[in-house]
Amino acid sequence: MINETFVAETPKEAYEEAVVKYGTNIKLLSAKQVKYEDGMLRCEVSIAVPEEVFMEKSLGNENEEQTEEHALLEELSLLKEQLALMKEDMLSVEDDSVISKVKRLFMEKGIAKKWLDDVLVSLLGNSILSDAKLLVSYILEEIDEALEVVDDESLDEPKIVMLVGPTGVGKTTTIAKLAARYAYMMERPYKVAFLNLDSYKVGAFDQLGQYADIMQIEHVTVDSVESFMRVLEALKDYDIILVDTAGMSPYDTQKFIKTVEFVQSDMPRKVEVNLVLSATVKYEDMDDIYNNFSFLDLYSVIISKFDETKHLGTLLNFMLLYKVPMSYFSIGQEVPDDLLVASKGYLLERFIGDLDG
Ligand SMILES: Nc1nc2c(ncn2[C@@H]2O[C@H](COP(=O)(O)OP(=O)(O)OP(=O)(O)O)[C@@H](O)[C@H]2O)c(=O)[nH]1
Ligand SMILES: [Mg+2]
Repeated sequence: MINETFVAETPKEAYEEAVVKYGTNIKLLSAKQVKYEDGMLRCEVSIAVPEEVFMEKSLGNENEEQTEEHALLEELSLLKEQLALMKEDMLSVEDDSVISKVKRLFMEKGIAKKWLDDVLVSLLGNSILSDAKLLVSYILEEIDEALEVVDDESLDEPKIVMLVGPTGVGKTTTIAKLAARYAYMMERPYKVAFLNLDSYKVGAFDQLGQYADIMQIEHVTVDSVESFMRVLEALKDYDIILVDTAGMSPYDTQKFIKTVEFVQSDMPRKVEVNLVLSATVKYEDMDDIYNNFSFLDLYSVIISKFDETKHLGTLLNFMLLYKVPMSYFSIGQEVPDDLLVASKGYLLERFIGDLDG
């Protein structure tokens, strides 16, 4: 037999509880009135239960507890599902709510649904969600915060700046603009040299050489990693060495492999690799460009051809997703004038112009 004590206001109630729990096959051992710490009088009824009954009922209870827990978990997961559905509803572009309208506006301009959803979900329950103007400015602020720029143009240490990118995006033109900027347009003139890796275009017009002649800038062409290293050593007194490369389609693995050799980490001097990306880049091409060029451990993105498009959402989306800092914007063909130091303000202003238009 196993003993157990039940407590209630009257002995009858305590005994009844015991019966409810174990049935009538129990034996009354004792009943007494006890004054508890809270000053109340309560009755303690002790009973003895046959072991098999005790086991059966206790296990039964445990099962009951388990079932209860199970039911609770099920209810919880149902609630979670409902919540997810509510979120989905809230973020759905089908209806006419403020959220949907604002979301549609940004999506139409090229911002990814996933990025927008993440921002919107963080606002669940916030009154901003019911005011279109506030919501638009909130999203713009989030974009502003997510964007990164390189704002350090100082040349305290000599730099090797390589430009890579798809064919015809404006690498060589941008190099010429950068050369003029550093050689003649900063608070002090820097010693600038050109290094041309653009040796794949055999017999091609030497565009960089022409700029070098006009600006009277040192200009060397190299065709192997060994000569690259030799030339870098010879040019070690220069403040900035601008390295031009051949345009590469993101699918041209051969050229990538060749270029990677020049920027490997065991090189004696670190090469800053900057991806030149056209503002007119197509959404479908973004991933391919990034995935391939990021092999080169990108330092920054230089955005070219700002003047050729009014729609900057796709580009902005690229910057939001890949989080590479921007360093310069090329806004036209004119050397050296059409170059700006990257600024979030400029990019956002242009984007807002497009949102309004
Ligand atoms: N509208 C506009 N044209 C530009 C800009 N930057 C470069 N270009 C023009 O784009 C064309 C190609 O420029 P390049 O500098 O030769 O481009 P690249 O990337 O060196 O080309 P490859 O070496 O052949 O890969 C030239 O006609 C440039 O004048 C820009 O910001 N805006
Ligand atoms: Mg070029």
